[in-house]
Amino acid sequence: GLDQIQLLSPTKEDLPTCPKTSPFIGGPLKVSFPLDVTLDDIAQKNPLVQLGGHYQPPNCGALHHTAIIIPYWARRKHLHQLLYHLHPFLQRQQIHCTIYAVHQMDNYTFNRGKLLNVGFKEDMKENNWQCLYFHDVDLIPKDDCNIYDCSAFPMHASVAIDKFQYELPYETYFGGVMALQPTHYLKINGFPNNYWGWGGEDDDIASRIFLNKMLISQPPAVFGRYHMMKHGHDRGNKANPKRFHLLSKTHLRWRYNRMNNLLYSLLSKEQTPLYTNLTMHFGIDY
Ligand code: UD2
Ligand code: MN
Repeated sequence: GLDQIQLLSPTKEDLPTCPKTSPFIGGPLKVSFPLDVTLDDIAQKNPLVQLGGHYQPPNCGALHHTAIIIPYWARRKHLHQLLYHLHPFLQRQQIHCTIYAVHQMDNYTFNRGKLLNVGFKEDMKENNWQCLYFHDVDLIPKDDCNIYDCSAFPMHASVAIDKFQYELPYETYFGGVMALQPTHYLKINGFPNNYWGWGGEDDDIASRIFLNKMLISQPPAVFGRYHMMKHGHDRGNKANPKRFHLLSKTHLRWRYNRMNNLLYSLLSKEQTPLYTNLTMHFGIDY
């Protein structure tokens, strides 16, 4: 319950609140990939990041409290590159944050919706996060003005990905990086648990938002630029042939297929220097 939530960030009453616009943010970012960057290298470059991938600005009280939730399965290189870019990016924004990698430990097919649901549940036990960034492991923000806070409506942050020539592939497209306040998440009953394999769950989430009479907000396209690291389809994440059928039922099922009947067991929660790793085993809930 709420009384169990332990606040990781004691209100630093002695500190002034951070300015509305951080003095450290610049403009467009050159994204470059150092070869074989190790976690030790990244930790050394980010001495202010605390165990578990936790950060808060040392000299002012943060205005934003954001959990970054990364569904993750066997993409070590991508995770390292993302951490390499994301940690300094978040520090420049003076955000209080923790990076969580949510990891599936079984031989089932990949299930992004379920991983994100678990990420939400477990993260909210740790802190009273006000904003949740659900973040593909292979997307790197390309502009400092893409501020990782939330807005009045759920937000689609990755509106301009280089792989799609910096345009939305279709109008209601909601894949990649999305930001929700906890109240948004609860209103839509969380994310679907029943999309196994690649595809459809992002469209289902967008439908849930529209069915609940919310809109999807976007950063200006020049700020919402991302680089997608190259990859093929992963072995455990084959395109899900049932996705179109499932999508046709979202309006009937969103109330029932949700975070409350989410079956999983948390196998481990490990605080590594740059991120908190959540490993879980899934039950099958259809
Ligand atoms: C698109 C969406 C993504 C999701 C997916 C369909 C974009 C930018 N992204 O991604 O949000 O809706 O379609 O399911 O359009 N992952 C692993 N290991 C795996 C498989 C997946 O870590 O073996 C994670 C990882 O965070 C990855 C994400 O799941 O970025 C989405 O999978 P993808 O990148 O293979 O699929 P993609 O790029 O078509
Ligand atoms: Mn991808």
